[in-house]
Amino acid sequence: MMRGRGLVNQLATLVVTILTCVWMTVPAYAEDGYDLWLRYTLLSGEEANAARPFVGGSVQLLADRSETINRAISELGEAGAAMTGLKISPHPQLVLARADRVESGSYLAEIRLVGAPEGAFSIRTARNGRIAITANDDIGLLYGTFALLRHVQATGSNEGVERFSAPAMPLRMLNHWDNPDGHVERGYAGRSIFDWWHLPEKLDQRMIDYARANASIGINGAVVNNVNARSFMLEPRYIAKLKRLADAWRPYGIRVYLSARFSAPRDIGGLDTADPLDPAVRAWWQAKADEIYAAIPDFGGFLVKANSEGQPGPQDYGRTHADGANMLAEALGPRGTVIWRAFVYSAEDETDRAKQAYAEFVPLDGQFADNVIVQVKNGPIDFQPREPFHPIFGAMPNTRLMLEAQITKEYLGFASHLAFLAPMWKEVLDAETGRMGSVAQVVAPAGLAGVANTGSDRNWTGSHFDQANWYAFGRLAWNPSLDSETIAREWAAQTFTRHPASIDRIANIMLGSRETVARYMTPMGLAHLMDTGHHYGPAPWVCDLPRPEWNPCYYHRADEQGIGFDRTVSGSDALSQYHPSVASQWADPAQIDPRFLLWFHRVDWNERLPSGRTLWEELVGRYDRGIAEVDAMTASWALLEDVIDPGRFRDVSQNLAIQQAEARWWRGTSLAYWQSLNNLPLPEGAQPVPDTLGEYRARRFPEAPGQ
Ligand code: GCV
Repeated sequence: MMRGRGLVNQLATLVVTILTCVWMTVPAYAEDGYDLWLRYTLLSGEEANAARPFVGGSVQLLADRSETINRAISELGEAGAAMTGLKISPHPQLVLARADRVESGSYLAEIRLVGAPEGAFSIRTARNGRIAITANDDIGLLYGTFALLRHVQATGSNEGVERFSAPAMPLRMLNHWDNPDGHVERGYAGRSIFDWWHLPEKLDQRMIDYARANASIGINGAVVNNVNARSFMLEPRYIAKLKRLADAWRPYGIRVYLSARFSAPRDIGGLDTADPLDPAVRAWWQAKADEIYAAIPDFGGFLVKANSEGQPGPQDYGRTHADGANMLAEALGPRGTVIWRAFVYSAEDETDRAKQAYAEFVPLDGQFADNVIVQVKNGPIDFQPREPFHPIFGAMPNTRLMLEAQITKEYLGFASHLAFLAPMWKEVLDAETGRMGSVAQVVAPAGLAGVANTGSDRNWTGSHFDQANWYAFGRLAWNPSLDSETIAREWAAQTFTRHPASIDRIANIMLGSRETVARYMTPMGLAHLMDTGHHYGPAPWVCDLPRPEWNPCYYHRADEQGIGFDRTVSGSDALSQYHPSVASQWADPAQIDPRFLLWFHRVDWNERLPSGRTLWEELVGRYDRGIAEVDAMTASWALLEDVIDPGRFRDVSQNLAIQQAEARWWRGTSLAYWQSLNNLPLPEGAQPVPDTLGEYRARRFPEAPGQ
């Protein structure tokens, strides 16, 4: 007996010892990125006062309870507790008020809410420290809640939180290129977050966390499947799955949309045509829309990729894009929206690919139904590290146009390269079309769509810094006039640290990073030099793919003499698709911003540029600068070791090491290839190219993700 008890005691001691060792070596809470920018870390000392008003979610409510209001209250409660370490506040110091419940003359009355768009909100503070959020609708109260929490998280204070804020555009949506089997096209963050297999019975917690994260930055729609769509996702079993998502997301103001395959009436409907003018086809879509709305009354609508890269469409029946879009628009009626993509180009069309979408769509201006939006990529080719804005933005005044940006970094180094994309999106949003104001103004009646970068990786986006691109997309869709620096700083403060010098450092790393990637991949307006299919790494020598415009050679046109695509009047004349005031900025190779030079002009290698250097010298200089900048980013990040939690510090450091190596690979490959054509030596002082062209060409990556 004694011996038995001794054994028990020994075992108990062993367990305690093991647990103690484990406790001492594993931090209580290891940051892994899952919490995104919603970490709500403990505020110190004085700062904690900022969060006191909403500790415990003790809120004075001038609104009826709803699921959305409940989310706002629990968010406030959890954030307050986490930021102060307190659980209960006896005196509610926060007011959530619907504008229609506010008496005129009250300090809560907010004139700017009259006629304001859905989701607008106002935050006021009273002298007694009380904070009030007022909105016309519940979702506005939730957005206001997140704006307040963002401010407190980012600044450690509620000073300066007062604001009126309204979304600049009605649709702020993510487009997922997720396939029903869990693979994500151009996805670099693991598998799809959508567990279609187990839906509708099982709803993963991620689906709630996803909706919450989106709501926190004002995103209000999600297209849940790839534009290269499968028709079976319109079948009843998938409508049931979609309904479960829609129900879960509704409190967060997220409407669900589906990518629809145009041939669905044939594929799953038993018809022998998908001709949009065929009455049976029209009836099929009408019945399908009714079936969806019976399950999901606030279904957002359809996104369609038609007659593009092998997808079916109305042109298969001799009809136009407008015929196809309007047929679907009629089926949805005022209940929803058809988002029709303008990303079209054809293997048979000999004209410059950059001109083709404009040529197909601009003649249809004014022919689309009111509930159709035409979705246009930021540039006329395909999400390259740099493109001029798409000329369609200045050319369809009678059509609602939506901007499609790519958050996932198909052409910017996947998830391993650090590239903060807000400056890229600002470039297009701020671009003056010359006819209809800036691109941001053109798309204001419709919205902004971003190809999502989410996946099953613990940190959601494949890398910690790619979270910033999801965040920036939402913030810019809400307010395109925000500047990149503001977004970078508030994201860094919420995601990493509020330590001022560290925010400076992180923001600095972020702000130049996209330009850096453009420098070492596609400097001076070069484009589409990526390897075939997976688009991972450089392959400028590819010239023999059956579709000409799939070849890097098609884009760079380099030979012994020079390099670049002549899109002036002496070449493809793509310039003429822009308003003269815009085209004139790009027409003269001596005047053009050198970052666009080779997009619009073919230039001899030895031509002297306004910088005084030859094109070749300038190009090599830009590759080298790109490398130096990645090295500087890496060195700068290394100085944050004491400020950032070890897990995320190490993750980012490892990615930067990959980026350093791959930037050198881009430079080396590109220079070796250009030299094989121009036979020029590297300019004096430039580092030699480490490998031979043959060695670069021999690299193969059939397993690269995202294809
Ligand atoms: C979804 C590019 C990408 C494709 C993508 C296509 C599109 O071509 O490489 O993966 O397909 O754009 O936007 O439709």
